[in-house]
Amino acid sequence: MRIEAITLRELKIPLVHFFETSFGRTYTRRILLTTIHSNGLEGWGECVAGEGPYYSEEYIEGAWDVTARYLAPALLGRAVQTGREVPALLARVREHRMAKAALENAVWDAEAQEKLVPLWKLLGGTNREIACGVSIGIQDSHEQLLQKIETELAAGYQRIKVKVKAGWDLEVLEKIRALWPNILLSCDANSAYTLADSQHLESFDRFKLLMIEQPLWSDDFYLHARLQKQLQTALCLDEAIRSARDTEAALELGACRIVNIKVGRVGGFSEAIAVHDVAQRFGVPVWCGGMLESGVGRSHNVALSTLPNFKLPGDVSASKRYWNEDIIAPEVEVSRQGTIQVSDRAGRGYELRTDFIEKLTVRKETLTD
Ligand code: OSB
Ligand code: MG
Repeated sequence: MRIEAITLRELKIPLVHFFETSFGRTYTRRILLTTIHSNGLEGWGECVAGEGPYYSEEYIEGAWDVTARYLAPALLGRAVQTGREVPALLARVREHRMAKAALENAVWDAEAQEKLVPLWKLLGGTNREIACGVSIGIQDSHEQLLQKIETELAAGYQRIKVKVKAGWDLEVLEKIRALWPNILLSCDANSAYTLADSQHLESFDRFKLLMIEQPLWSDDFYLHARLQKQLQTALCLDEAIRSARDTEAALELGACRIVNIKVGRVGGFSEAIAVHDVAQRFGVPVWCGGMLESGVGRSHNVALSTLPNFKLPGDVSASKRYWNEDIIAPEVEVSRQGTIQVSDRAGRGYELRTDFIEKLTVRKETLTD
């Protein structure tokens, strides 16, 4: 397909409920969508960068700028057969992985439509049903958190993950375990601790967590490896894993026993598959992380989660947990068993609600070669 034009657009969508992590609270998402136009086909991608550079160095304004100035011009006018060719075309630009992923994934999205195959099959997926968990942010009170957990368990979700930080950890986990001693439970610190907290983190062992996600510095493997030796609980890396090379280094060092894959964080589907394959070679299970995506990114996460080494429930949950109305139809729905069934339709398996997308658009720019 020849890439004739690329559209960037920003949507502004309020979350149903605010989402708070150790680095801050979000009420409204600014969603950057990229569209690749080729011979009447439209491939869509979502840039998962946050509103500010807090989860990683990327943020929506920066992603828009680097895409418009450097990444889109590297693709415009090019003919590509598959999404796999995109990373090489963008490689001259260093980092900016979420911005790159939005373009690469849009090409895969178009490729699946062109080849009349489901995107999940194109990516190498094998499972028709994926297991879902939820990520629950820091709340205003413990009672509010426990209430949310109860709601999600009643809906059928297979794993509960709670955000933690100093002052919102031991007491919270204690209360959860008192009510639900046997559920699959994990916590995510988004780098809220340091090695000075080792003993504090050791005391988490008594909660029998499935994992502790990214407790230490966002760029670290070495000290996570030291910490992992001191803990019974498995560590999982999120922020620190940016590539397949990182995955190999982290797993050789013993920095974690579980890997969170976010397609945006690693720079696109090609690298996400490579990360998956490295972890599989090490016998380490992976799961699909989330970044409060709209339907475009969510549908892509569903497709990725069908690969065989996605052995643990992901943070891929129903559209209605995030949005009053999603921009895709049907919305992503989760069964009473806490699963999502993938569609056999060609492409991403969810239609875009284009009128609704236009209505939510606050900024739009189309680039041509
Ligand atoms: O660390 O996994 C994270 C959301 C924004 C930034 C980072 C993270 C998250 C989540 C939410 O945990 C996952 C989701 O429900 O999309
Ligand atoms: Mg995380």
